[in-house]
Amino acid sequence: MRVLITGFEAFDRERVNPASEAVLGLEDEILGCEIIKYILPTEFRKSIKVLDKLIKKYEPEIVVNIGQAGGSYDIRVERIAINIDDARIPDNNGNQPIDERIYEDGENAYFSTLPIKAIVRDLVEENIPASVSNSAGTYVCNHIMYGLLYLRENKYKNIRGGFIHLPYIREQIIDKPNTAYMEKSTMIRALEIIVKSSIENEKDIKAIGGKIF
Ligand code: PCA
Repeated sequence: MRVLITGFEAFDRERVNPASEAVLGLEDEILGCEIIKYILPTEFRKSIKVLDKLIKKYEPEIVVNIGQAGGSYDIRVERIAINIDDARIPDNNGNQPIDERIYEDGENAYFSTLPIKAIVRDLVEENIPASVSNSAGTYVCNHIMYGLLYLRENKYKNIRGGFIHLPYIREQIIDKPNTAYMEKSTMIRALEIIVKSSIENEKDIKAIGGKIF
């Protein structure tokens, strides 16, 4: 079995992206599965094109895209991706789509096909703060999650996949007083748990995880 896990390039004047730092720190094999790691461009459209090529090349059973949610306090296991780009700032190539559909022929939204509740349970059991998130925003992270699930629906039916947002790592908050962060080593451990949980739980568990924001 093969698992594809991706991070993103640094963006918004940051020097690093915690997603990439954590992804590159992962082992090459987890529970006997090969782990393919890749850093995607933080760009609308191109990120999906690159992801499509990676899926074609490696034929993974599981795809997990990881990104930074600056200022968040815990690991956010995303439930849903919506068919809209609405960029607060330009991406790394200067694109700034506003209120544009990602795919004209796509659904309004797609749900993650990862076991999101099982992942949250397994993280919290190891004392890593985590919760289900009901919005991945409208920037490149929502875009890649939507792209992944659109490709799954239309091209790669057997894939299970979804998206996870990580907080800042410590070196990013030196000049941001009172901002939440998580140690890089904790994030690497978290990704290992996320991958294991995704391999082990083909179906999600039923557990309380709703919230308003
Ligand atoms: N986070 C951004 C895009 C890249 C990343 O790591 C987002 O949340 O959309």
